[in-house]
Amino acid sequence: MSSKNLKEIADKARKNDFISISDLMTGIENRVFSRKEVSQLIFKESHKSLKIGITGPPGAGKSSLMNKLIPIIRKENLSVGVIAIDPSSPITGGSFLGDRVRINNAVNDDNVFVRSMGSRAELGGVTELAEDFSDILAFSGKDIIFIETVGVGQSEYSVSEITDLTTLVFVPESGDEIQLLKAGILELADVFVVNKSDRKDSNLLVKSINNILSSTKKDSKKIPIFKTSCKTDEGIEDFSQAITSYFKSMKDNKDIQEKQVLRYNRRIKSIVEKDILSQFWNEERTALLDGIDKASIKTKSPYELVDEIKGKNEL
Ligand SMILES: Nc1nc2c(ncn2[C@@H]2O[C@H](COP(=O)(O)OP(=O)(O)OP(=O)(O)O)[C@@H](O)[C@H]2O)c(=O)[nH]1
Ligand SMILES: [Mg+2]
Repeated sequence: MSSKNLKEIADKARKNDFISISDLMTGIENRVFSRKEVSQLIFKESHKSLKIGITGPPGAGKSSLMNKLIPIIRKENLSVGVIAIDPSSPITGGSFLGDRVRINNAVNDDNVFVRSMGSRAELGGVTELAEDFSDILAFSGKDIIFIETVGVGQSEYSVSEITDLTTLVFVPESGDEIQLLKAGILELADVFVVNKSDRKDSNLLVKSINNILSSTKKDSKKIPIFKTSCKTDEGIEDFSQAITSYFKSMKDNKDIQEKQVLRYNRRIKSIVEKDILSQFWNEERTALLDGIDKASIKTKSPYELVDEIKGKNEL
């Protein structure tokens, strides 16, 4: 697609045209459009949304929660975007997407846009793509944007890097799992949710999260813990209200502003790194790397080879 085409698509996406929003995303995903081109068209107009990471163990009810939140948020006349990162890999097969994204409360609503994306690329690549998608949703005028990822481990870090708020969702049975989590992961959370609280022991889990939080060094800032159930609707209204009030007070929220500056910095670094790397790995250097054989891995230290490779067209 030509760049004139891209501009037309972006103009329509700005007006919340469903197909054009999808086209922008797919265009970036399939490298039909360059990130740079798209960013130049949309970036300045993609700052009004609140981006929320919803992360937690598989099956904790992350999608079900969003499905419950959407109609309540919509009643406040706010629009919603959802990016669900699908953890299924070609190796394990994974579950079918339609099964996983239980977001059917949004059918036929122009002000809700749900998009799934695979996580087959390396972790960094997925996060970057999710960030681009979330910018596109922001550009299309979505007020609140959820990014769902399955954690436990690395993905909490990456989703917290691209969002304004990180929500960690657990279930009553997560007690042991939480004890094993590194403190750093829990410290990423701005909000905790104990979902499936229709099951027993949810109070116990709330207590242990509280204990862990008070024993970590995190400042005295109060981290909210919501007890929710998608079955009985307990706590859903409170959780939703917290989200909308974060949205409404975003401009005065220093934590969110700081995160946005950090995010911008990180993006700059990542773009520079990519640029420099792609300049470095020219054809000649790549050929040298590809030419490594069984003999050279034993006779040449990696540093020696790096010097040799660098010698080709010194940067
Ligand atoms: N009892 C009970 N079941 C729930 C609740 N919330 C979700 N479920 C069920 O838990 C299962 C998983 O829900 P999902 O919303 O798909 O969970 P998820 O965290 O998005 O799952 P993945 O995206 O696959 O990691 C479904 O069968 C839901 O119906 C709840 O509050 N109580
Ligand atoms: Mg899900």
